[in-house]
Amino acid sequence: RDARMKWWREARFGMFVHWGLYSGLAGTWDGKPVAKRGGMEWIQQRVKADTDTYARQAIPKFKPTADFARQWARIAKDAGCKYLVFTTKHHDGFGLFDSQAGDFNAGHVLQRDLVKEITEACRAEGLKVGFYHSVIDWHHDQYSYAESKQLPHPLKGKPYPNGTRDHAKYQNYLHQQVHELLSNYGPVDMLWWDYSSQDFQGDQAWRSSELIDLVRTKQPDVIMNNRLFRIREAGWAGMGTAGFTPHLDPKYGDFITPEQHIPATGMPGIDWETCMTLNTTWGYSEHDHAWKSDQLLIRNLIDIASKGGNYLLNIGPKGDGSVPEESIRSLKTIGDWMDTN
Ligand code: FUL
Repeated sequence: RDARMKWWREARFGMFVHWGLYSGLAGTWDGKPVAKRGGMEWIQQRVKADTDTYARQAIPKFKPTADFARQWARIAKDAGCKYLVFTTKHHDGFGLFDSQAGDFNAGHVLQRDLVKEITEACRAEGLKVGFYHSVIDWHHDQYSYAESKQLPHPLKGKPYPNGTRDHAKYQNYLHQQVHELLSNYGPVDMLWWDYSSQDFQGDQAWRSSELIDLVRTKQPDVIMNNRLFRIREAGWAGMGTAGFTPHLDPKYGDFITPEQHIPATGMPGIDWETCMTLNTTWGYSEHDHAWKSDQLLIRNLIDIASKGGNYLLNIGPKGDGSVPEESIRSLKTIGDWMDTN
């Protein structure tokens, strides 16, 4: 484990990218702003749209330029990031890759494999590559956590396609797609799973231990966060932390992921990575202007590094893959500061 964690422990700073169908919607639904703050990668959930309605509005607005990936990789490199983690599939279920398991993905919809484009662009800049992959899926019609209290699902209350949902079919789909991600893009450096809430017991919900075995068998050097398992199983996943003493059982992952905050006293003996937005949303929103100051970002970077963690700072590119000007400017300032320090 120490061997495979080495590059990550030295890296200190990475770039997170949330990008998918929601990016083109930009926090707007039916011509109206959905919210000024908060995760607009959740827009489908916020407006309670089923997949067909969502896809009909979002697909025409998701138009990646030819060289968006090279721009991301260059921005990350210039900012001083050593790795880039991006959404191969977010909760809306739309894959940026080309999959044989289904047709709700860029391969089928755009005739492009965006995971390949992004991975190659990162490699060209010498960046390590992490695949964010959502185990939650609002698209798959056999996904049975649709009725969960904690995570209302756009399919909630809708008639089940085949009389009754068969969650095993969703699990097979999930496993097949992970198999593809581990087979078609060369060596992967990291898998960033997302996520198991208290309602989703990992092995039961996703066959999580089997997924971990699949990764370890196919690519033993891949490092993983522990979000395939809920807090009770895996230790601390980064969400819902009040009164909880952080711990990490290595059986369930290599590092933990405090979200949008920096642990006050660090976490001795545990590898951790704080992920954070530049404004308040992960996926692009044209309504969110609450950008963090450059001073705060640099202070966070120092604070995290001095406590032994990593900083995974997020950009939310627009539907064409371009990065908001405010983000480019902040990252450039961080890069300049890194060069002189
Ligand atoms: C969360 C997700 O639900 C958010 O949309 C985002 O991806 C964040 C990093 O993880 O739990």
